[in-house]
Amino acid sequence: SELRKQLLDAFTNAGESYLSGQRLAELVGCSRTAVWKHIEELRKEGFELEAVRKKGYRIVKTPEKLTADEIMLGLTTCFIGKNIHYEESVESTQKIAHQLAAKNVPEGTVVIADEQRSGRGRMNRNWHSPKYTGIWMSLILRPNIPLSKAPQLTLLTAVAIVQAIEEITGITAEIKWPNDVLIQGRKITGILTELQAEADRIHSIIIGIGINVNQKKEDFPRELQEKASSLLIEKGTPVSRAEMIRSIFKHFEKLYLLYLDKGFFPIKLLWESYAISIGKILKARTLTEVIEGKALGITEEGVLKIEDASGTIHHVYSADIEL
Ligand code: BTX
Repeated sequence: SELRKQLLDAFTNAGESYLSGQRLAELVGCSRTAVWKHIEELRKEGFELEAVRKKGYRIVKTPEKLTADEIMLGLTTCFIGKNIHYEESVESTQKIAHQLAAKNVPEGTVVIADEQRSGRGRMNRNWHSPKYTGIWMSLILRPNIPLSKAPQLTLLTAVAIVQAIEEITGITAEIKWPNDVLIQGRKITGILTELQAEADRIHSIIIGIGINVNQKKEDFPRELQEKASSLLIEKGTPVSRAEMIRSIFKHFEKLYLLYLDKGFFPIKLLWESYAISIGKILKARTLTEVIEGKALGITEEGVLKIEDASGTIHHVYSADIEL
């Protein structure tokens, strides 16, 4: 509810300091009894609130399972993540986001789940999404851009994630075109961009983001153990999923507004500064062929340019890259 949001905002602004029942009632504009009732509800959800006589309350611990409330606590964006649709367990957050997008929910609405029973990658591949350990979410956007530019948003998302990882863990991740975020060569993140469109008009773009946060090596299926990694494995300590999500929202919103204002060019520069594949010899496996050559860079559209041994330049729109 609105009151709940205001209450969490008040705790966010107070930081480590205590807020008295009276002060909270004033801040959110309700009775002290109403404040007390909401505080009891937060406790039931797994928030730990410390209450000190004559000082008031403060939040000392947030729940294990993600809640929209915990994410809202400290969120600084204007529209990205302002409307959170949270589920404990779903088949795929993409599916729910598609349904919501068709209902014209506000731009920036996000679907987040603690577990996906059949998370999807590209080309119908699976995305392993075990409970409580990762970030599985889908973001709904409605940019006024032509269809051909939609892939740019995948690249923009990868930049936002790299920046968020850097902010929260201090680790510098790398991007492998088009949609992998890697640390030490292992996959931490996958991004899946899907569209709802008519003719050349985009109705909505749904960006699926999967981030391995607190998995241990043995939590991954055997076939992924060498290819995948998590922030916990790389950093050595657990990472707060809520904090990571807020940071992604913040960086994403900043980049997205920049993109809408100035176009793809500034995003492209940032993307290139994090990309590992550019300048290297690689193999691009598309649906129909395998192109081997030197990655020259990406075009204004976000398309990968590869020069093969004969000097021919190929434009690759979608592929798996082997370095
Ligand atoms: P992708 O096709 O680039 O990568 C899928 C491949 O990655 C799989 O075939 C497998 O080898 C590997 N893989 C599977 N699970 C993991 C994992 N947890 N960590 C690392 N590697 C893995 C990438 O597709 C796009 C993934 C998007 C996932 C998000 S989660 C929220 C949203 N909902 C949904 O169903 N998908 C998106």
